[in-house]
Amino acid sequence: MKIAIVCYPTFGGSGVVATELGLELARLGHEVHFITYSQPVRLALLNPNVHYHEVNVPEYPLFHYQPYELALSSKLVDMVKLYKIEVLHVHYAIPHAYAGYMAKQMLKDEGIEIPMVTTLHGTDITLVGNHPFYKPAVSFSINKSDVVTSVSQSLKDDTYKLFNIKKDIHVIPNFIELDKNIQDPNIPCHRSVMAKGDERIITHISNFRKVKRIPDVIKIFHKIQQGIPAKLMMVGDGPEKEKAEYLCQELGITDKVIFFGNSNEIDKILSYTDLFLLPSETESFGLAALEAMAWGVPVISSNSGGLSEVNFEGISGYLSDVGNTDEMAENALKILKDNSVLLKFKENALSVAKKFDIKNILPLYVDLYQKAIKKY
Ligand code: GMT
Repeated sequence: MKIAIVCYPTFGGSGVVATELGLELARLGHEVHFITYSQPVRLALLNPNVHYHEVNVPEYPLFHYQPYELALSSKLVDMVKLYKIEVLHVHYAIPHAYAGYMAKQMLKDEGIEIPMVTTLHGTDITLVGNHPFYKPAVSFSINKSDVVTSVSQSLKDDTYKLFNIKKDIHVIPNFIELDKNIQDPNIPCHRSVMAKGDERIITHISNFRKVKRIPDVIKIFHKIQQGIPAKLMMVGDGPEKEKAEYLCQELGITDKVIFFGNSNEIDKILSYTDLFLLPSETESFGLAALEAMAWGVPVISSNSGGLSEVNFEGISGYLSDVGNTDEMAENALKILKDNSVLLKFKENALSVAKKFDIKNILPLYVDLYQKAIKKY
Protein backbone atom coordinates (compact mmCIF):
# COMPACT_ATOMS: atom_id res chain seq x y z
CA MET A 1 0.00 0.00 0.00
CA LYS A 2 0.98 3.64 -0.40
CA ILE A 3 0.23 5.42 2.85
CA ALA A 4 0.54 9.08 3.87
CA ILE A 5 1.09 9.74 7.57
CA VAL A 6 0.38 13.19 9.01
CA CYS A 7 1.59 13.84 12.55
CA TYR A 8 3.26 16.28 14.93
CA PRO A 9 7.00 15.77 14.50
CA THR A 10 7.94 16.64 18.10
CA PHE A 11 8.78 14.56 21.20
CA GLY A 12 5.06 14.01 22.04
CA GLY A 13 3.61 10.51 22.17
CA SER A 14 1.37 10.92 19.12
CA GLY A 15 4.36 11.79 16.92
CA VAL A 16 6.34 8.86 18.29
CA VAL A 17 3.48 6.42 17.64
CA ALA A 18 2.94 7.76 14.11
CA THR A 19 6.65 7.56 13.32
CA GLU A 20 7.18 4.04 14.68
CA LEU A 21 4.03 2.86 12.88
CA GLY A 22 5.23 4.30 9.57
CA LEU A 23 8.71 2.83 9.95
CA GLU A 24 7.33 -0.65 10.67
CA LEU A 25 4.95 -0.41 7.70
CA ALA A 26 7.93 0.54 5.53
CA ARG A 27 9.92 -2.45 6.84
CA LEU A 28 7.03 -4.65 5.74
CA GLY A 29 7.33 -3.24 2.23
CA HIS A 30 4.63 -0.56 2.21
CA GLU A 31 5.47 2.86 0.77
CA VAL A 32 5.15 5.44 3.55
CA HIS A 33 5.05 9.21 3.10
CA PHE A 34 5.41 11.38 6.22
CA ILE A 35 3.88 14.81 5.67
CA THR A 36 4.54 17.39 8.37
CA TYR A 37 6.33 20.68 9.11
CA SER A 38 9.67 19.21 10.16
CA GLN A 39 11.33 15.82 10.22
CA PRO A 40 9.83 13.71 13.04
CA VAL A 41 12.38 13.28 15.85
CA ARG A 42 12.48 9.50 15.67
CA LEU A 43 12.36 9.26 11.88
CA ALA A 44 15.26 7.35 10.32
CA LEU A 45 15.13 7.94 6.60
CA LEU A 46 17.50 5.18 5.53
CA ASN A 47 14.82 3.04 3.98
CA PRO A 48 13.79 3.37 0.33
CA ASN A 49 10.14 2.97 1.38
CA VAL A 50 10.23 5.98 3.70
CA HIS A 51 9.64 9.44 2.29
CA TYR A 52 9.40 12.74 4.11
CA HIS A 53 7.65 15.79 2.62
CA GLU A 54 7.99 19.05 4.49
CA VAL A 55 5.04 21.41 4.72
CA ASN A 56 6.31 24.96 4.29
CA VAL A 57 4.32 27.90 5.55
CA PRO A 58 5.87 31.10 4.23
CA GLU A 59 5.78 33.92 6.77
CA TYR A 60 3.67 36.82 5.57
CA PRO A 61 3.32 39.91 7.78
CA LEU A 62 -0.37 40.39 6.90
CA PHE A 63 -1.24 37.12 8.63
CA HIS A 64 -1.37 37.33 12.39
CA TYR A 65 -1.49 33.49 12.36
CA GLN A 66 0.21 31.63 9.51
CA PRO A 67 -2.29 29.31 7.76
CA TYR A 68 -0.75 25.86 8.43
CA GLU A 69 -3.95 23.89 7.67
CA LEU A 70 -4.10 25.49 4.22
CA ALA A 71 -0.48 24.61 3.46
CA LEU A 72 -0.92 21.08 4.81
CA SER A 73 -4.07 20.35 2.81
CA SER A 74 -2.45 21.68 -0.37
CA LYS A 75 0.65 19.58 0.26
CA LEU A 76 -1.55 16.50 0.82
CA VAL A 77 -3.32 17.08 -2.50
CA ASP A 78 -0.01 17.43 -4.35
CA MET A 79 1.61 14.38 -2.74
CA VAL A 80 -1.44 12.12 -3.21
CA LYS A 81 -1.44 13.00 -6.92
CA LEU A 82 2.33 12.72 -7.37
CA TYR A 83 2.86 9.44 -5.51
CA LYS A 84 -0.58 7.89 -6.09
CA ILE A 85 -1.12 7.58 -2.35
CA GLU A 86 -4.00 5.23 -1.48
CA VAL A 87 -4.79 6.10 2.14
CA LEU A 88 -4.29 9.08 4.50
CA HIS A 89 -3.59 8.34 8.14
CA VAL A 90 -3.81 11.48 10.26
CA HIS A 91 -2.69 11.43 13.89
CA TYR A 92 -4.32 14.02 16.15
CA ALA A 93 -7.65 15.52 15.14
CA ILE A 94 -6.47 19.13 15.42
CA PRO A 95 -5.81 20.33 12.76
CA HIS A 96 -4.80 17.19 10.86
CA ALA A 97 -8.22 15.59 10.41
CA TYR A 98 -9.61 18.98 9.39
CA ALA A 99 -6.83 19.53 6.81
CA GLY A 100 -7.17 15.92 5.62
CA TYR A 101 -10.89 16.38 5.01
CA MET A 102 -10.21 19.52 2.94
CA ALA A 103 -7.59 17.62 0.90
CA LYS A 104 -10.09 14.82 0.30
CA GLN A 105 -12.65 17.33 -1.00
CA MET A 106 -10.13 19.03 -3.31
CA LEU A 107 -9.05 15.64 -4.67
CA LYS A 108 -12.68 14.58 -5.17
CA ASP A 109 -13.13 17.62 -7.38
CA GLU A 110 -10.41 16.17 -9.60
CA GLY A 111 -11.96 12.69 -9.62
CA ILE A 112 -9.61 11.17 -6.99
CA GLU A 113 -11.19 9.43 -4.01
CA ILE A 114 -9.01 8.55 -1.02
CA PRO A 115 -9.98 7.27 2.45
CA MET A 116 -8.83 9.01 5.64
CA VAL A 117 -8.07 7.20 8.89
CA THR A 118 -8.00 9.49 11.96
CA THR A 119 -6.29 8.39 15.16
CA LEU A 120 -7.27 10.22 18.35
CA HIS A 121 -4.44 10.49 20.86
CA GLY A 122 -5.83 12.26 23.88
CA THR A 123 -4.90 15.88 24.22
CA ASP A 124 -6.72 16.54 20.93
CA ILE A 125 -9.91 15.36 22.68
CA THR A 126 -9.63 15.80 26.43
CA LEU A 127 -7.62 19.01 26.67
CA VAL A 128 -7.63 21.05 23.51
CA GLY A 129 -10.39 19.66 21.34
CA ASN A 130 -13.00 20.12 24.01
CA HIS A 131 -12.44 23.87 24.01
CA PRO A 132 -15.65 25.51 22.79
CA PHE A 133 -13.75 27.34 20.04
CA TYR A 134 -12.56 24.09 18.50
CA LYS A 135 -15.47 21.79 19.28
CA PRO A 136 -17.55 22.14 16.07
CA ALA A 137 -14.48 21.71 13.83
CA VAL A 138 -13.22 18.70 15.79
CA SER A 139 -16.65 16.97 15.81
CA PHE A 140 -17.01 17.66 12.11
CA SER A 141 -13.62 16.29 11.11
CA ILE A 142 -13.99 13.15 13.24
CA ASN A 143 -17.42 12.48 11.75
CA LYS A 144 -16.07 13.05 8.23
CA SER A 145 -13.17 10.59 8.69
CA ASP A 146 -13.67 7.25 6.95
CA VAL A 147 -12.21 5.34 9.90
CA VAL A 148 -11.62 6.60 13.45
CA THR A 149 -9.34 4.93 15.97
CA SER A 150 -8.49 5.80 19.55
CA VAL A 151 -5.51 4.63 21.58
CA SER A 152 -7.57 3.40 24.55
CA GLN A 153 -11.09 2.47 25.59
CA SER A 154 -11.03 5.37 28.04
CA LEU A 155 -10.32 7.87 25.24
CA LYS A 156 -13.08 6.31 23.13
CA ASP A 157 -15.54 6.79 26.02
CA ASP A 158 -14.38 10.39 26.56
CA THR A 159 -14.76 11.18 22.87
CA TYR A 160 -18.36 9.99 22.84
CA LYS A 161 -19.01 11.89 26.07
CA LEU A 162 -17.49 15.19 24.94
CA PHE A 163 -18.44 15.32 21.27
CA ASN A 164 -21.43 14.47 19.15
CA ILE A 165 -19.78 11.57 17.30
CA LYS A 166 -21.84 9.35 15.04
CA LYS A 167 -18.95 7.17 13.86
CA ASP A 168 -17.80 3.88 15.26
CA ILE A 169 -14.44 4.30 17.04
CA HIS A 170 -11.98 1.38 16.88
CA VAL A 171 -9.71 1.03 19.91
CA ILE A 172 -6.16 0.23 18.79
CA PRO A 173 -3.75 0.56 21.70
CA ASN A 174 -0.32 2.08 21.32
CA PHE A 175 2.54 -0.34 20.85
CA ILE A 176 6.21 -0.93 21.47
CA GLU A 177 8.94 -2.47 19.39
CA LEU A 178 10.32 -5.00 21.84
CA ASP A 179 13.05 -6.43 19.60
CA LYS A 180 15.10 -3.24 19.81
CA ASN A 181 15.18 -3.36 23.64
CA ILE A 182 18.19 -5.59 23.84
CA GLN A 183 21.10 -3.80 25.44
CA ASP A 184 24.05 -3.87 23.05
CA PRO A 185 26.90 -5.37 25.15
CA ASN A 186 29.35 -3.08 23.33
CA ILE A 187 27.62 0.07 24.62
CA PRO A 188 28.83 0.79 28.16
CA CYS A 189 26.06 1.04 30.77
CA HIS A 190 26.15 4.49 32.40
CA ARG A 191 24.40 3.43 35.60
CA SER A 192 27.52 3.93 37.68
CA VAL A 193 27.97 7.46 36.33
CA MET A 194 24.42 8.40 37.32
CA ALA A 195 24.12 6.81 40.75
CA LYS A 196 26.04 4.99 43.47
CA GLY A 197 25.78 1.20 43.64
CA ASP A 198 23.25 1.21 46.49
CA GLU A 199 21.02 3.94 45.00
CA ARG A 200 17.77 3.07 43.20
CA ILE A 201 17.21 4.97 39.97
CA ILE A 202 13.78 6.54 39.50
CA THR A 203 12.85 8.15 36.16
CA HIS A 204 10.19 10.48 34.82
CA ILE A 205 9.90 11.31 31.10
CA SER A 206 7.41 13.83 29.68
CA ASN A 207 6.89 17.16 27.98
CA PHE A 208 6.71 18.87 31.42
CA ARG A 209 3.25 20.30 30.86
CA LYS A 210 0.79 20.98 33.69
CA VAL A 211 -1.15 17.81 32.90
CA LYS A 212 1.92 15.74 33.91
CA ARG A 213 1.81 17.09 37.51
CA ILE A 214 5.58 17.58 37.69
CA PRO A 215 5.49 18.88 41.31
CA ASP A 216 3.93 15.51 42.27
CA VAL A 217 6.89 13.69 40.68
CA ILE A 218 9.25 15.69 42.88
CA LYS A 219 7.11 15.21 46.01
CA ILE A 220 6.92 11.43 45.47
CA PHE A 221 10.67 11.25 44.99
CA HIS A 222 11.28 13.43 48.03
CA LYS A 223 9.47 10.83 50.17
CA ILE A 224 11.13 7.86 48.46
CA GLN A 225 14.63 9.18 49.14
CA GLN A 226 13.74 9.59 52.83
CA GLY A 227 13.24 5.80 52.93
CA ILE A 228 16.04 4.50 50.67
CA PRO A 229 19.07 5.88 48.82
CA ALA A 230 17.82 7.02 45.40
CA LYS A 231 18.38 9.29 42.40
CA LEU A 232 15.75 10.89 40.17
CA MET A 233 16.26 11.27 36.40
CA MET A 234 13.98 13.98 34.94
CA VAL A 235 13.91 13.65 31.15
CA GLY A 236 12.18 16.15 28.86
CA ASP A 237 11.46 19.83 28.69
CA GLY A 238 8.44 22.10 28.95
CA PRO A 239 6.78 24.93 30.88
CA GLU A 240 6.89 23.22 34.31
CA LYS A 241 10.62 22.39 34.29
CA GLU A 242 11.96 25.52 35.96
CA LYS A 243 9.37 25.36 38.74
CA ALA A 244 10.44 21.77 39.37
CA GLU A 245 14.10 22.82 39.63
CA TYR A 246 13.16 25.41 42.28
CA LEU A 247 11.05 22.86 44.17
CA CYS A 248 14.05 20.51 44.33
CA GLN A 249 16.12 23.36 45.76
CA GLU A 250 13.41 24.16 48.32
CA LEU A 251 13.28 20.51 49.41
CA GLY A 252 17.08 20.27 49.55
CA ILE A 253 17.36 17.43 47.03
CA THR A 254 19.12 19.10 44.07
CA ASP A 255 22.10 16.77 44.41
CA LYS A 256 19.79 13.78 43.95
CA VAL A 257 17.90 14.97 40.88
CA ILE A 258 19.29 15.16 37.35
CA PHE A 259 17.42 17.24 34.76
CA PHE A 260 18.42 15.98 31.31
CA GLY A 261 16.17 18.13 29.07
CA ASN A 262 14.99 16.49 25.86
CA SER A 263 17.00 13.39 25.11
CA ASN A 264 17.49 11.00 22.23
CA GLU A 265 18.93 8.45 24.67
CA ILE A 266 15.71 7.45 26.37
CA ASP A 267 16.39 3.75 25.81
CA LYS A 268 19.76 4.02 27.50
CA ILE A 269 18.24 5.80 30.53
CA LEU A 270 15.39 3.30 30.82
CA SER A 271 17.77 0.36 30.58
CA TYR A 272 19.20 1.22 34.02
CA THR A 273 16.02 2.61 35.61
CA ASP A 274 14.43 0.79 38.59
CA LEU A 275 11.07 2.62 38.73
CA PHE A 276 9.09 4.98 36.49
CA LEU A 277 6.80 7.76 37.81
CA LEU A 278 3.77 9.04 35.87
CA PRO A 279 1.34 10.79 38.25
CA SER A 280 -0.49 12.69 35.45
CA GLU A 281 -3.79 14.50 35.82
CA THR A 282 -4.91 12.45 32.83
CA GLU A 283 -3.35 10.25 30.13
CA SER A 284 -5.30 8.77 27.26
CA PHE A 285 -2.74 5.95 27.23
CA GLY A 286 0.65 6.79 28.76
CA LEU A 287 3.11 5.71 26.10
CA ALA A 288 6.06 6.72 28.29
CA ALA A 289 4.92 4.18 30.90
CA LEU A 290 4.75 1.45 28.26
CA GLU A 291 8.22 2.36 26.98
CA ALA A 292 9.52 1.98 30.54
CA MET A 293 7.74 -1.35 31.04
CA ALA A 294 9.28 -2.63 27.82
CA TRP A 295 12.63 -2.19 29.56
CA GLY A 296 11.33 -4.15 32.56
CA VAL A 297 10.69 -1.02 34.62
CA PRO A 298 7.68 -1.04 37.00
CA VAL A 299 5.42 2.02 37.02
CA ILE A 300 3.86 4.14 39.76
CA SER A 301 1.09 6.15 38.11
CA SER A 302 -2.20 7.86 38.70
CA ASN A 303 -5.32 5.88 37.84
CA SER A 304 -6.81 8.44 35.46
CA GLY A 305 -7.72 8.07 31.77
CA GLY A 306 -6.34 5.00 30.02
CA LEU A 307 -3.47 4.36 32.45
CA SER A 308 -5.16 1.31 33.98
CA GLU A 309 -5.27 -0.23 30.49
CA VAL A 310 -1.45 -0.15 30.42
CA ASN A 311 -0.22 -0.31 34.01
CA PHE A 312 -1.78 -3.29 35.81
CA GLU A 313 -2.42 -2.73 39.54
CA GLY A 314 -0.15 -4.85 41.75
CA ILE A 315 1.43 -6.50 38.68
CA SER A 316 3.42 -4.03 36.59
CA GLY A 317 3.22 -1.37 39.31
CA TYR A 318 0.59 0.52 41.29
CA LEU A 319 -2.03 3.17 40.50
CA SER A 320 -3.38 5.83 42.90
CA ASP A 321 -5.85 8.69 42.76
CA VAL A 322 -4.50 11.85 41.13
CA GLY A 323 -2.52 13.88 43.67
CA ASN A 324 -2.20 11.12 46.29
CA THR A 325 1.57 11.45 46.43
CA ASP A 326 1.79 9.81 49.88
CA GLU A 327 0.28 6.57 48.61
CA MET A 328 2.37 6.72 45.42
CA ALA A 329 5.57 7.05 47.50
CA GLU A 330 4.52 4.21 49.85
CA ASN A 331 3.85 1.94 46.87
CA ALA A 332 7.17 2.91 45.31
CA LEU A 333 8.98 1.96 48.51
CA LYS A 334 7.07 -1.34 48.64
CA ILE A 335 8.59 -2.19 45.26
CA LEU A 336 12.04 -0.72 45.77
CA LYS A 337 12.94 -1.81 49.30
CA ASP A 338 13.25 -5.50 48.60
CA ASN A 339 15.37 -6.89 45.75
CA SER A 340 13.17 -9.92 45.18
CA VAL A 341 9.98 -7.80 45.07
CA LEU A 342 11.64 -5.42 42.62
CA LEU A 343 12.73 -8.32 40.43
CA LYS A 344 9.19 -9.74 40.35
CA PHE A 345 7.72 -6.36 39.36
CA LYS A 346 10.41 -5.95 36.68
CA GLU A 347 9.55 -9.33 35.16
CA ASN A 348 5.83 -8.57 35.31
CA ALA A 349 6.29 -5.13 33.71
CA LEU A 350 8.06 -6.74 30.77
CA SER A 351 5.45 -9.44 30.32
CA VAL A 352 2.60 -6.89 30.37
CA ALA A 353 4.54 -4.79 27.80
CA LYS A 354 4.75 -7.84 25.53
CA LYS A 355 0.96 -7.65 25.03
CA PHE A 356 1.61 -4.33 23.26
CA ASP A 357 4.28 -5.64 20.91
CA ILE A 358 4.10 -3.88 17.55
CA LYS A 359 3.79 -7.30 15.91
CA ASN A 360 0.37 -7.72 17.57
CA ILE A 361 -0.86 -4.18 16.93
CA LEU A 362 0.33 -3.37 13.40
CA PRO A 363 -1.97 -5.92 11.68
CA LEU A 364 -4.96 -4.09 13.20
CA TYR A 365 -4.02 -0.89 11.36
CA VAL A 366 -3.16 -2.75 8.13
CA ASP A 367 -6.58 -4.42 8.22
CA LEU A 368 -8.35 -1.07 8.64
CA TYR A 369 -6.36 0.50 5.77
CA GLN A 370 -7.17 -2.41 3.45
CA LYS A 371 -10.87 -2.33 4.26
CA ALA A 372 -10.98 1.47 3.82
CA ILE A 373 -9.18 1.31 0.46
CA LYS A 374 -11.49 -1.49 -0.74
CA LYS A 375 -14.58 0.64 0.00
CA TYR A 376 -13.44 3.32 -2.48
O1 GMT B 1 0.64 14.66 26.59
C1 GMT B 1 1.54 14.20 25.90
O2 GMT B 1 2.46 13.55 26.35
C2 GMT B 1 1.54 14.45 24.44
C3 GMT B 1 0.36 13.81 23.78
C4 GMT B 1 0.51 13.80 22.28
O3 GMT B 1 -0.49 14.11 21.66
O4 GMT B 1 1.54 13.48 21.73
O5 GMT B 1 0.21 12.48 24.28
C5 GMT B 1 -1.04 11.87 24.08
O6 GMT B 1 -0.87 10.84 23.10
C6 GMT B 1 0.01 9.77 23.52
C7 GMT B 1 0.15 8.79 22.36
O7 GMT B 1 -1.05 8.21 22.00
C8 GMT B 1 -0.54 9.10 24.78
O8 GMT B 1 0.32 8.07 25.20
C9 GMT B 1 -0.65 10.16 25.91
O9 GMT B 1 -1.24 9.56 27.03
C10 GMT B 1 -1.52 11.31 25.43
N1 GMT B 1 -1.48 12.40 26.44
C11 GMT B 1 -2.54 12.72 27.17
O10 GMT B 1 -3.63 12.16 27.07
C12 GMT B 1 -2.33 13.80 28.18
